[in-house]
Amino acid sequence: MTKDDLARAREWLAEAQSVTVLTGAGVSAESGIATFRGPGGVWEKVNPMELASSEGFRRDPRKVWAWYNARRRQLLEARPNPGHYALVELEKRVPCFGLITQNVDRLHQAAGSRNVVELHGNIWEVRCTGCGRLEDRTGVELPDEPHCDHCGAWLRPNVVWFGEELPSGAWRLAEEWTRRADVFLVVGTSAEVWPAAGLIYLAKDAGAKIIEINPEDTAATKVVDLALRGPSGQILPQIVPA
Ligand code: BJW
Ligand code: ZN
Repeated sequence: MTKDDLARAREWLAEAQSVTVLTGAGVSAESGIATFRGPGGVWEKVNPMELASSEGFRRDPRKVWAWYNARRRQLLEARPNPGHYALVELEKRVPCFGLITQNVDRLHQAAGSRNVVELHGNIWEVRCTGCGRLEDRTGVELPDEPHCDHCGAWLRPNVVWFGEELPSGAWRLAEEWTRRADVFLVVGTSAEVWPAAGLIYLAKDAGAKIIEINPEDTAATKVVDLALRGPSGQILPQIVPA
């Protein structure tokens, strides 16, 4: 990556009428939140199908809740990093802006991003597996075995696990924002999880310029127009137009 690459990214963003951003776990890495894949990633130590699937939850809900409660506690201490804040600034400078995130941590909203769509739900809401009630339990310490006050069934985190459909409203909005983008930023995602990764190819087909920000190559690198290699907390603040 050269100084020219950063200047080019800044210029594309300054000229764009519509910018859409897709973020993944890497954008929160500098806030101390582990990514899923790669060295030090969560899936190195635990099997994704045990912790992030409805089959795994049915088999051992206590184990799944122990993991989510630990992550909720860790997030209480976590703060947005310069990458999150740079995206807040970008939103203020671009006429039409949308931020699509796969993250469940709500750190984009904590930083001040407004036009955010959550593809994989969020970790703060809980949903009843019996009566379907949705409740916001932001910042609340949950019991080890959370159950519904109304029907007594197990509660689950309101996130999207493997094999589950994405929330239809969120997905529709994500597709719309992707199709309208002049510039599509792909930040801190391995681009291995579908259908989220498919948005990158949709943006490409719709004619957007695609910029990837990631320390590593990803499954989508071959289709991007510009790859900026480095941590998003360092790169993003350098490409937001003045
Ligand atoms: C940095 C950095 C720094 C480090 N700065 N960067 C089509 C093809 C193949 C498979 C499928 C397909 N369609 C569906 C599937 C199956 C499946 C899937 O994609 N599997 C693949 C893994 C093979 N998809 C699904 O099941 C989805 N549902 C679905 O398709 O429904 C329709 C359907 C239903 C029934 C039958 C068939 C179809 C649902 C996917 C749900 C994903 N859920 C999780 C857990 C969420 C809850 C939680 O957090 O607890 O979502 S899994 C996990 O992966 C999480 C993430 O949002 C998601 C994406 O990961 P992400 O964000 O990309 O993170 P990493 O760790 O992969 O990458 C981090 C990156 O950061 C790396 O590149 C680093 O280099 C970088 N990085 N430091 C910037 N400082
Ligand atoms: Zn209930």
